[in-house]
Amino acid sequence: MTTIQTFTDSSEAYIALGANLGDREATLKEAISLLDEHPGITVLRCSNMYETDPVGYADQPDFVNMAIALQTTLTPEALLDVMLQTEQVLGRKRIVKNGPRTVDLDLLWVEGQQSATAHLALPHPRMFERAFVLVPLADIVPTEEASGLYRRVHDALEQMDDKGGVRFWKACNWASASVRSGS
Ligand code: PH2
Ligand code: MG
Ligand code: MG
Repeated sequence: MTTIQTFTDSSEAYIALGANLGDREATLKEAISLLDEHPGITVLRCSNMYETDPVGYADQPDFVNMAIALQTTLTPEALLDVMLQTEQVLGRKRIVKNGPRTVDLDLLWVEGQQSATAHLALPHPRMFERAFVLVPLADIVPTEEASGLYRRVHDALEQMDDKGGVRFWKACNWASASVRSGS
């Protein structure tokens, strides 16, 4: 019998979220709730929401982008599977590469984890090049983050020539996990 490892000790992870079809705010909040409802995932922090010009394939609606920090007992591969399932539940269809989507969830960073498989690259190989990822991320990475992520995010933002196209849209009022659980 082959056993596939699914659970690890708990680690912190960061996810980038984007949406540019339908009710973008409602879909992003629903994605956060679905992730938080998973027994192996607790959402810790949400960034503000930013409205962003589409990067790459330009002929599509503006995105709303944000980032979340979570605590998880899942392996990175298992977490990625949950993220892909969540995209499906929320009606994502992959029609045009980099094209419009109801929701896109990208795993950016998992504490202590590096990976370079075809299925999963950690840290996310393009995360430090994209203002629509870094600006939200800078809202939620604490200064004291042990692996130096805070410095890397802020250095990358400072060195970025063009931070345009990312506009504060609204604060994320998704209720925190502690409020939701009533404790
Ligand atoms: N995602 C892409 C391609 N382009 N542009 C913006 N502004 N926001 C995104 O989330 C985004 C994009 C591929 O995933
Ligand atoms: Mg993406
Ligand atoms: Mg994606």
